[in-house]
Amino acid sequence: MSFNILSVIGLGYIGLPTAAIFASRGKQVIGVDVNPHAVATINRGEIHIVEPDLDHVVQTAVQQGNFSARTTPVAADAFLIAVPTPFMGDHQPDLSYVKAAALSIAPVLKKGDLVILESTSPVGTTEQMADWLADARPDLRFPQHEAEQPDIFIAYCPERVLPGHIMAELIKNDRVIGGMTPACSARASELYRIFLEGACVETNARTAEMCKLTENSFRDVNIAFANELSLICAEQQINVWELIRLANRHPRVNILQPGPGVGGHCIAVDPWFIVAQNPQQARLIRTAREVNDAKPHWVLDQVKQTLADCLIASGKRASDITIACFGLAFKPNIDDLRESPAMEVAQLIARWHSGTNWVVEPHVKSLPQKLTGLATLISLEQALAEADVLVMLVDHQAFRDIDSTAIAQPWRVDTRGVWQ
Ligand code: SAJ
Repeated sequence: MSFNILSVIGLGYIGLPTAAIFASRGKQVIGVDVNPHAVATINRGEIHIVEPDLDHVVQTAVQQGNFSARTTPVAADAFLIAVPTPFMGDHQPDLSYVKAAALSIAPVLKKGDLVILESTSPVGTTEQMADWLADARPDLRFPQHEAEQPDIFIAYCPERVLPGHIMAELIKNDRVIGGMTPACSARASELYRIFLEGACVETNARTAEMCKLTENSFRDVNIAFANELSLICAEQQINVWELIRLANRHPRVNILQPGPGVGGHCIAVDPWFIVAQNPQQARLIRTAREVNDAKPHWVLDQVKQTLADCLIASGKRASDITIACFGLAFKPNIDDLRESPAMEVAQLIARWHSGTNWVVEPHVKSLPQKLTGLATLISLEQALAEADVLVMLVDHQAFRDIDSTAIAQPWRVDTRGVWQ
């Protein structure tokens, strides 16, 4: 059976690009989001999120009549659920958006439909979702009861695209396809082959769920190693950037880069799903999270120490000192400030420092609300010319391009190794 109409539930960073790519391949795509602003924006052919190359794909799909958005689901042949899975205060996963999405599509499901969960999820979520759907639709046969020929096919297929490169990676990356049964995997692979150039690698739903969590935990643990090295090197008066460069010359060593902490919506969240389900076993994964989460506070301590040295050397009072933070984004060369450790450091400094607080962020036009009244957005040139203490937080290319030998200020904290 072919897929004529597709529905994507959740039109955020994953759902919107996925919907647009299916539509660009000539499929009829109905996007569903609970946010009426997002729906209205998309239906005008515009986008409400920031991602390179997404705008024109959405615009073309909407103009050609292949893609429209609405706030409630209607019938389709395949449903892809890409809603948020945050964690609650105690790091326990919050599956309420998945449940709400599942219950919203249940009334419109029909025999032969495929339901795919793409949201990063704890192990067992797909089975749980299948139970929610089965409870809501006792008239249909689900894979947990009828493995070979269910009425509804269900699979877990995690996204693994890198923000900033989503449009390319969505098409090129291999895809892990975790069907609840082999028949479900086969059906889901058929769907992704509509646009996928990478391979569809089939497994079961639990392994696919764990695979996504494993990928991001692997990266978190490796960044934590680099961050821990930066603390040790500061104690030992060793340049951590030089150390890593040297160690990485070993053919089997590949250390990542330290920074002000780990941000974004995935790597700082997903490992907690493993920890929450396996508190006894997941010791290293938990510790990595703690190391990375503690880094912004360590950076603040470095700034305090640098300011103290500056005051002694200059004879000025703290209230006369200007501190300039370079960068707010959660990683280089993007304008995404959400869950950014650089933002956290800038806030910690601005709340603590009694003098003037400046921020340089070439990727934004105004400061986010969290910093309004605490700091001022200024130009790179003014910061370099007039600030007393410089704090490098994000290695944007614009900052890397500065000739560090021309920087006059001796009072610097460089969390990214830009001013070496
Ligand atoms: N970071 C460092 N040092 C490094 C590398 C990264 O401090 O050497 C920091 C970044 O500055 C940033 C954070 O880690 O604050 C995360 O950035 P990232 O580029 O490592 O990852 P994300 O969050 O943009 O995307 C990740 C990717 N996962 C992996 O690489 C395993 C992406 O493929 C996933 O699809 C995405 O999470 C997701 O949605 O889960």
